[in-house]
Amino acid sequence: MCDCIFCKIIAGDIPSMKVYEDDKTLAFMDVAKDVDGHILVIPKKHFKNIFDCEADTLNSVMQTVQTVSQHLIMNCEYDGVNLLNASDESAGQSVPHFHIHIIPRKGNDRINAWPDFEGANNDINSVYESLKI
Ligand code: DGP
Repeated sequence: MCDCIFCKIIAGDIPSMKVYEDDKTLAFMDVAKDVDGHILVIPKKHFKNIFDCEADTLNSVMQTVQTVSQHLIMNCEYDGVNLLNASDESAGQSVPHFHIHIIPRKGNDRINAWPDFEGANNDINSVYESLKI
């Protein structure tokens, strides 16, 4: 049996507060409750993260992210959203099942959903040369 906590949520073995569901994806409340309305969107098929997620599934996940985000704006009195993803433990991923966090935003909610980066260390041109495909 799969030991993945999100696979257990999909299977119904662990309860969740479902916001939206279709045949390929599920959106549900994040128990971390970092902000009001914190939602996770996951594929029903297990992938660890952005690196191994197949294109068709990625497409379905992003369509659900858009559906839920539009619902928040049109029906739930939010103004915008931040979309967050951590792929790999090095990036802070704690649950190894691909997921997108939706952080609903209001104009003056004072939420800091964008890290206070310390600034780049290297010249942008040399970094660009090292990473372009
Ligand atoms: P990340 O750190 O980006 O991998 O986010 C994982 C999120 O999953 C974190 O915000 C808390 C949430 N989470 C972990 N376990 C459960 C659970 O059992 N139920 C729900 N609804 N959320 C969970």
